[in-house]
Amino acid sequence: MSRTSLTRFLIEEEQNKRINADLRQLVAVVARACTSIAIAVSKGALGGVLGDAGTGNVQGEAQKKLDVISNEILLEANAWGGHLAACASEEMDHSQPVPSEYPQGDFLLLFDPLDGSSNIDVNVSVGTIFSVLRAPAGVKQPGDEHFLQPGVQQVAAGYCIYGPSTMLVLTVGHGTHAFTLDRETGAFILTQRNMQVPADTKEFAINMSNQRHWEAPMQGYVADLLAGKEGSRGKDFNMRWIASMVADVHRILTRGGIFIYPWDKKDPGKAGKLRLMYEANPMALLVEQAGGAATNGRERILDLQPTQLHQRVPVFLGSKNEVAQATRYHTDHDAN
Ligand code: P6P
Repeated sequence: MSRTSLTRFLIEEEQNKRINADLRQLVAVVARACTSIAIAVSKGALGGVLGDAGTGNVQGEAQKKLDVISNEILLEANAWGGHLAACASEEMDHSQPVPSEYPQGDFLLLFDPLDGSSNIDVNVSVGTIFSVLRAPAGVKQPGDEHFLQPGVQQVAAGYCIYGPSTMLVLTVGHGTHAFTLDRETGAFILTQRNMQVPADTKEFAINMSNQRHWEAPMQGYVADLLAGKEGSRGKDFNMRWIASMVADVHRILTRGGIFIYPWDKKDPGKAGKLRLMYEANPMALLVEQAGGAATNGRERILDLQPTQLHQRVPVFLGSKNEVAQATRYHTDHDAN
């Protein structure tokens, strides 16, 4: 059976007029950068890349050496190709236009270069998350404000998960597809076309240690999950929490489930832990393109109008009927 590489898949998408040549090149460049990151990550202790970089990011988080390395790999790979106007990253305070000595393209790229990096030192799967928006026409050197577009305006989104195998999961707006890295040839090979998230699930993913800090509808929803067969849900549930969003979302895209990182009152001024622009939005698009759903507990994530580049948002995503159920607990609570 002939294998479809990412290259061939992207050319076919261009031939079917679903993407143009620049977007095809952008996705190919990001995929190649992820291959370089996969090599760096897989070296582990042998590569001198574990541990803290000794610096902090705009989120106030200590940066791992691999956070900084991954960020540099993505910036360098995308600087000179002429397909991009600017980049924004979890690891950079502000967006960065492509260097003026290179041609400026029509797209904006946002990424979390290495999500879940606190797991690196304990050898748990981590990943790169990316989102692509259109650059505003006629704007030289776009700034942060030009990135503030709702998630529905993404033209592509994906992640690369560095696990037992390295996989790229991608949507260009026509389904969600999975590619597995063939380390011998360096090519990503299509291994699952049109991933589908089961509409119902018996598996939830949440950090239960925050339970006492959740708002009332969240407390009620999870209490009913834990009550199992004897409770109002009438079925038992299982729990998984890898604390690496890419790994938790990949499991959900593969076999269903609901992933929740809700608002909590530990830091009431923070809307949630996860970032809208380069975590929630790309994952929401991938999940919706696979027949799932994604809300902030009240509204569809992809409809949210961003106000800040690094803004945070509560995230409920996965099996559409379970996301609807969890969202209903919140909207019914608000209505009473
Ligand atoms: P907690 C990783 O730091 C991350 O941003 C996501 O990948 C993950 O889902 C979440 O935070 C884990 O958060 O509070 O359980 O450590």
